[in-house]
Amino acid sequence: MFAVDRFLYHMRLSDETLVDIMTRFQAEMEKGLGKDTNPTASVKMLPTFVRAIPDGSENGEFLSLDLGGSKFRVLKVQVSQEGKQNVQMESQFYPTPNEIIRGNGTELFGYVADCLADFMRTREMTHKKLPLGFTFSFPCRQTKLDEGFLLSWTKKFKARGVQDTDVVSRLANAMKEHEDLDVDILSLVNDTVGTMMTCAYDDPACEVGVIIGTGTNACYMEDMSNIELVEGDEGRMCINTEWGAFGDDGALEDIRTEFDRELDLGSLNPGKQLFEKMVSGLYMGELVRLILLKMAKVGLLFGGAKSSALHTKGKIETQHVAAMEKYKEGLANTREILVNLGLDPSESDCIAVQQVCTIVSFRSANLCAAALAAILTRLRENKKLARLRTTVGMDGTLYKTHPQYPKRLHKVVRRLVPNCDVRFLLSESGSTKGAAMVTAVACRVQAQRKQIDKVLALFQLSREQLIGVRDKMRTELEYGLKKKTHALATVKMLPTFVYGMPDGTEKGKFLALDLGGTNFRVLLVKIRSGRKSVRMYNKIFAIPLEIMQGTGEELFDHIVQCIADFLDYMGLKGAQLPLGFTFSFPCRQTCIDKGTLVGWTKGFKATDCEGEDVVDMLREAIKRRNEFDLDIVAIVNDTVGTMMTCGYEDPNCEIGLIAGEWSSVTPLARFHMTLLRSDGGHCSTARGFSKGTGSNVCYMEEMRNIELVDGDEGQMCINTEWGGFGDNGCIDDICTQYDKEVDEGSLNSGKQRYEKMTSGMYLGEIVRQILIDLTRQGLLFRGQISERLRTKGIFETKFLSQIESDRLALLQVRKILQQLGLDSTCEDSIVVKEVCGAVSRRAAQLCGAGLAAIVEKRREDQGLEHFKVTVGVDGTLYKLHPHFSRILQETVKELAPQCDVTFMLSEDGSGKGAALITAVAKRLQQQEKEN
Ligand code: 0WK
Ligand code: 0WK
Ligand code: BGC
Ligand code: BGC
Repeated sequence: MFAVDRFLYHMRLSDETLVDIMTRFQAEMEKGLGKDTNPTASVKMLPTFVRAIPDGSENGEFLSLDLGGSKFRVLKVQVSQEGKQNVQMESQFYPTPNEIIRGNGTELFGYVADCLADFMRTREMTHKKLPLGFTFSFPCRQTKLDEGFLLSWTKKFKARGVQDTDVVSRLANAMKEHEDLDVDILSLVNDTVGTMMTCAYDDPACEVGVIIGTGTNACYMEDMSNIELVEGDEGRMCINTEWGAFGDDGALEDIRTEFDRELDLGSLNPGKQLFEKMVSGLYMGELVRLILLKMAKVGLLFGGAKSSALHTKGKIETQHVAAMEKYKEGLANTREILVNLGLDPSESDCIAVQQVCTIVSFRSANLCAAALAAILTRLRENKKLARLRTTVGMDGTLYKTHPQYPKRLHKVVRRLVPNCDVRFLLSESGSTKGAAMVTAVACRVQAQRKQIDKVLALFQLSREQLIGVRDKMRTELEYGLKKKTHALATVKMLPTFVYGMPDGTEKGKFLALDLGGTNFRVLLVKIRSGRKSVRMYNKIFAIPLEIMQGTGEELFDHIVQCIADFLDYMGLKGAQLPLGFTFSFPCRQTCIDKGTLVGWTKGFKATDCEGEDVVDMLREAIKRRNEFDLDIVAIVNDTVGTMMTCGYEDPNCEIGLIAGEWSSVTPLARFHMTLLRSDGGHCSTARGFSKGTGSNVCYMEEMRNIELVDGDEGQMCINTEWGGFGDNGCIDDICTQYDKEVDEGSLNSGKQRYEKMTSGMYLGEIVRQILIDLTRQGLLFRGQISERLRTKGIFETKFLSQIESDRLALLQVRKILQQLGLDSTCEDSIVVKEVCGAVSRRAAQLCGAGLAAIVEKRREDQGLEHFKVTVGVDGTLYKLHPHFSRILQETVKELAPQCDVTFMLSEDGSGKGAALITAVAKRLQQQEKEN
């Protein structure tokens, strides 16, 4: 006995050594998971794109191929929801002759396809289109669930021309040879992963899969945040460790013996899979043979006698080793096996041979235990647990048929990781049931993806559709300008009586009001002649909902109250200042200081205002207060104010664009005020509460085209009020059910269609409607429509900007959804981000198409080949959304290629523009008086 122990001393691994190997393997895992270290890592830690274990909702009929283990099988798997664990399987084994598995790759996959065809024909299944899960038990670098490039063959396989090719498309191509086969390969699965999934179907705690068979390997569920090779930090993904290659970089040289080296040299892949060659069934019998041969040679066995069989490679198989280690009949088996090898063993020879087998198989179990203990430790640490409770799915002939192996492995694992309660679960039905589960999940995800894509596709506008929008907008612009068609026009093209840009001679102090955007502001603007000198002081006031939707009198009294507070604060009570009123709603003007409200938009609905002159209403309110008097010189739309503000800096600016975004503030802040000076000085900060934020554009039009106003000379700024575009149904072809739901839920249903697709006030609502629909379809939030999700306005547009920001990891998206009371999975977060992107992208593209119509009109009106123009822009959506402005600009470039459009952000808001317009109006008034 001792002779064997001494002879194989190096094969006995102490716990200390095992702990050391465990630590080495932990380091190898880190290396494999690291983006920079993976290329040189021997343990490749391959992402499998399996992100979830079965949740019991899997169902359907699947085909499954199981290639790479000791047997090649084709299976049909029926998974049904009704009964838990209700999986019917029908399978057939097919041989894997050496000339096939060591021939050329095309023949190998041709052979596999033939077997599949045979399986389906003998079961008359060729008429069925079935999804297939391909269990391929070799190291593959996967890029997605149904694509994987073979890194290298292992075990008995060595078909030529397959390495570094995608084995899924190889198989798919081979199957094309069989016209009657209509199979969809949905997943490529390693057998360890299949084993884990098979066991997880019965025990959801299963998160590790181990194969100890012809080859050996393990997989486990790793945190996405640790998998640097795959994008995303959310949830977990199964990692195929490919631990068979542990030591290929020399990490185990100190425990490898001469027999291991001799075996490796004689193998199909010398220098590779060194851990596997010390552990797995393909090699164990051979290791024993090499040891027995050496012991015979040194006279430690069989009296030094050797037989040709003992010299013959592969003569001792692992099933022999297992047989020799059987408790009872082990010794008899040993004798029989040695005799069959042409030896004449003594009793002690048989015992010694048994001992050799034990030492070799024990080392195998010990090594597996050390590597598995490393994985279990990692799981416990990932979960930050003091004690891990988990299940390990097991399969493989060596583990299943060797009499002592499981017991030894379990014992050593529990000794190495006492703080892990490990249940070892033998996979009864092989890895293919698991592969079918992976495929079922893939089917479910694919089906869900299709449904989600169907919804998102509604928001993807083709170039043709955008050109259609541009051309329809162009038609509506013409309608609005022409006397004959103006009345019916949905794009009102309202004259603003602003004829030109300030010429720098403007000077004086002006008051300005800015109503209709996110914030209501009262401003004092000091203009000193000579271009750059404008100083501004402004206060932001809140317009409470009940005022916005109260009576006109209350609204204007509130505005006058704010003016009074501002004048008080500025110590300007007595000053009779000219005032410019930015009123961001459609007003029909007959001159610069008269404007009749055509209709409220956005969140405003104050009564007795529509059809009224809002300048008069403001004057009456000032009179009612009887505290101060103001000279209201101009009423200005925010687009016009924005154009003017930018035109003051860039004379090329002749278009003003507003793309606002609504974001509520906490009610507490209602009565705060802010004093900002345009030289950047601050007085105090606060934010108001108003529900503005629409979408609109104005531009300088040739007087000859403006049939509503007399005169053909020069230009006048037209406030297009493009928000109403489509109110006549001309863009119903791109209007989705969600747009209709938002419109029906709005204050002005049937009105402002274009605005409801493009402005910040509504984008959040469109997203919310889509999320409700997807949840109703069971595609989101586990099909649970929470009360929060049913709450109108809960999904503010600012959340779109946040969720779509590239810098935001999915984790933060989940936080935002959590704040909204939406408990989401990481898959949910991904879908929500996509929905936000689709809605805001369409909004930006639609704005771009509308703007392209305007710049193209201006170019053609001036008969120019190329038209250079600046667009002054304001609005929170344009300013803060991570992608809106870029997509809008790209769309304009695409749809108006002969126009060179510069977008200029209005830093100072339209109040400055309103003051400039007031200054110009004042100057013109002065001149008229002097003439
Ligand atoms: C049965 C599984 C198969 C796996 C095999 C490994 O269904 O996917 O490859 O176990 O064990 P072996 O057959 O190599 O002993
Ligand atoms: C700031 C302008 C204001 C305009 C607003 C629109 O000063 O006149 O209404 O932008 O942007 P919003 O605040 O709606 O995002
Ligand atoms: C392969 C693994 C497989 C294992 C068990 C190894 O040779 O590289 O992919 O999981 O054998 O079959
Ligand atoms: C109004 C426009 C305004 C735009 C941006 C729209 O709802 O009708 O007058 O320019 O919002 O604030």
